[in-house]
Amino acid sequence: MSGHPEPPGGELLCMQQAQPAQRSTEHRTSPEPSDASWMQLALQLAAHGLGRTTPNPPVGCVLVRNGVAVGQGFHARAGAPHAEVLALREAGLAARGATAYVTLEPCSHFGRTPPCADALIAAGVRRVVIAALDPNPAVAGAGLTSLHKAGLEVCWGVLERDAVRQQAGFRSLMGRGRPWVVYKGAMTLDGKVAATSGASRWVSSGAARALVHRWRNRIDAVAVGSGTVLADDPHLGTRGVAGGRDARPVVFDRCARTPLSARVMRPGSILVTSTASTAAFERRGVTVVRAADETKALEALGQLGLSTVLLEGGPTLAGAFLNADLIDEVRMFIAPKLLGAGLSPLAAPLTTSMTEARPLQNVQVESVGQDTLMCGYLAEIPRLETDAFDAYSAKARSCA
Ligand code: AOF
Ligand code: ZN
Repeated sequence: MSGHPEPPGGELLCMQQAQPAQRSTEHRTSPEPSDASWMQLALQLAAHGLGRTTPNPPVGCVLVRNGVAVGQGFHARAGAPHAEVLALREAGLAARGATAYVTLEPCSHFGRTPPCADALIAAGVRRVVIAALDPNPAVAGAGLTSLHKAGLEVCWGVLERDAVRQQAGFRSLMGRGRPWVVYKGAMTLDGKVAATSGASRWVSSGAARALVHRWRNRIDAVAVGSGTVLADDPHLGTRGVAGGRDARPVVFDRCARTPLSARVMRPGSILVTSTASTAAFERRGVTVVRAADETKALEALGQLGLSTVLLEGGPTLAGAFLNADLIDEVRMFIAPKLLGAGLSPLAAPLTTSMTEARPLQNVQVESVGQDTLMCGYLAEIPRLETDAFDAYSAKARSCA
């Protein structure tokens, strides 16, 4: 992607190892009772940017004066104004003396846009409440420091966990140079994703499938293997979501056996392969990524600026990802149906004993139509642990 301020990968790792700038950790004030609900609104605003801002994070900002929201904004795409700037524009003179609620530490650097910390100071904002610190080494604590030095009250760590989760893709790109991978599956109560015939339409209910379309609308890429393309010819687009847009389809296809006529092979799609003869795909506007394995492929997707991937592939691809420890988050629908025989979700000869099973963390269970959705994490969301960042994070938790 053009105009990367901090491209993921090698360059970034060098920046991470640089000594953090001298920053004080003293300037923190306590939260106020209404802080969490205003931050909730800022997070809702930020969510509008999900799937649209990469390689930048989704960020939301609310300016509040005398208990009234006088300005709101969210970052819509890389290169567009930051959330704080839009909220300040809407507030105008009402920003003077206001409190700013921001889901990410206001930036202090000149990237594609000037520093938000300076803009908040110039507008006369009195207090700044931050959910999460910015892992970008160009900011990481420096935005907060410049606000404090200018005499603003600063509080951070309010709804930090929600913000960090919302920013998982950005943090993954910054910290690991690869996208955050969400594995999505749908299985019967007896753990089958397809019948012995190979048919998988439909395991889950219409309500569950509608929810998946809402996820696709908020994620950068949707990945499947060539087996799924050959069996189902999926489109992988976003349907039935007002204002929705398609995530970028990615087909993992080592031997390039996907037919050009497949619905997923459209301009902007990505073909991950190790085959040399891909000219016909390229003529169609498909981006070809040559990668020896899934790990290298994800690095290449990170270089393309993709920060989040919804892995919707069949058992072979999902099993390969699990084996290579590339699944970060799991969202599994369980349908109240029995097949007796059929395909398991993950074709990975990973474990031989129950003690080797991979436990999910932060598990959540909910009903979706007649199905049950179980979600959880296999990986920690990366945070870039520079010294300064650690110190601020520790304080942030006590502030919430
Ligand atoms: C904020 N508010 O709304 C966002 C921030 O190239 P730029 O100028 O867009 O800067 C991108 C970096 O700014 C990004 O990597 C992240 O550190 C921060 N994003 N900061 O104060 C925002 N989107
Ligand atoms: Zn900014």
